[in-house]
Amino acid sequence: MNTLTKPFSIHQFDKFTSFFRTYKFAHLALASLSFLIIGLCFSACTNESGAPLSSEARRYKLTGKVLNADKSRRRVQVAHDPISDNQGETYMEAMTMDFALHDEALYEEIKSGDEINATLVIDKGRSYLDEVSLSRPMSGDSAATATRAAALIEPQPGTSLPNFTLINQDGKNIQLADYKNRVLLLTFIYTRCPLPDYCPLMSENFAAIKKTIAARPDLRDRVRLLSITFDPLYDTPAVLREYAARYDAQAPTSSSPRTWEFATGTPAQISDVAKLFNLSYTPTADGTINHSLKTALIDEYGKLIKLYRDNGWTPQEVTRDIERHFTSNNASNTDSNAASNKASDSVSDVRR
Ligand SMILES: [Cu+2]
Repeated sequence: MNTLTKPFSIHQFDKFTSFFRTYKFAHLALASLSFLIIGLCFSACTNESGAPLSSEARRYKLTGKVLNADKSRRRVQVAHDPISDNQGETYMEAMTMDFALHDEALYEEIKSGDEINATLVIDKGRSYLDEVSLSRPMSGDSAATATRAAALIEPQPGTSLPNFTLINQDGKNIQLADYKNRVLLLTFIYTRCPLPDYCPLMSENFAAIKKTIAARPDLRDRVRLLSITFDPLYDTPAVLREYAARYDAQAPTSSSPRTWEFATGTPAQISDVAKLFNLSYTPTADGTINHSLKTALIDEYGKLIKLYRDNGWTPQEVTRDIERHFTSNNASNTDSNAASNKASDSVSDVRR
């Protein structure tokens, strides 16, 4: 049973709408792409309305633009791209068609102009769109305002971060200061996150970066990763250990130190750290958490190098930024780094 995926029922739609309000802020960074994601994973997998699908039911990926949404007729008009079957053969040319939505509550949300991404289900003469996600283009002005607003409350590169204390996957206290003399890449997750392109993607990215670092003698001992849960009551050290194993962040051996740690803490500790990076997270009644995404690259002295918002960043981008940091550091202050490394070598390795 895969705990990372969870179908959403129509009954959860109310929660979803508040989820979008939160996500509007979470995705302000995407404003630069002039799109605001307003919907994710509308799925009616557990919606019992309608007969069950037959064995002949077919599913196709559909993308396009909503031209009209008619709530009273229960139809949306979509100018869709060509639709291909699983073998990549064209099933339907690009055209404008009316579709029913499996999730009836969506008729309230969908608007003409929305970009739509859905699964077209066709079964014995009936068809509908399921697993709908929508993105809504923003006007240039509101996109710029949104970007400015998000930038104002986030720490800027060069900001010295205060020390903070958390509890790692082994139940030990850890502090930001423990990472002194190493570059730290830090992100926030919760282990029960059901959205594949949110926390699970952060962890997949971290796993990829960890792998890159492990294979690079020039980076191996100079970079550490830390995933902090914002669901501390559920994500205990034991849960984090199990989660770490899922992403191949194994316990250290004598030949490979633990380069990727996981941290939890008291709710107050977590909220303090989240505030530093302007991470928002709001638990909902069903146990999921509406949250933004923040990933921070922090230098050897606890200063922010770069803050990555949302989920648009890639492991390659981060690796390049790390390399660039070391290159410019080596060029500009080789002497002071060497002196400082020497001075604190004795303390920095105590914990590992
Ligand atoms: Cu998540």
